[in-house]
Amino acid sequence: MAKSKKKLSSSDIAKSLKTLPGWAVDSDGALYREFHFSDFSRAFGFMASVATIAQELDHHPNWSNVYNKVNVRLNTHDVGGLTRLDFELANRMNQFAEGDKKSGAGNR
Ligand code: H2B
Repeated sequence: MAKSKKKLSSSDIAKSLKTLPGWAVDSDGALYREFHFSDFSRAFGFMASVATIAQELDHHPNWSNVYNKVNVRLNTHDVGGLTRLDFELANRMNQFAEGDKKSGAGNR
């Protein structure tokens, strides 16, 4: 199995979370965050950008969108837990959301 698909220990997860603003681990052990944008266009633009990265990484988010909000849940179903790939995708999502904020969208 590729190294990036190694299931992370709870101490690895706690360490990685410290450098990942806005994200938490839910009771099922998945990484989650709710992104807020100024409107639907911004939210959907974010999802389109992330979709390209998800394809490149071959790692795909569970997510839903209602108007200006995008709820994201990440885990690695192949190993039944969290791996480096989940943290990589989460970091990339933060970068996109941050970039969008600079161009006018709000994000909390
Ligand atoms: N995405 C996520 N989030 N978890 C996975 O375990 C996963 C994936 N596995 N995308 C990939 C696709 C796998 O099913 C394919 C065959 O590479």
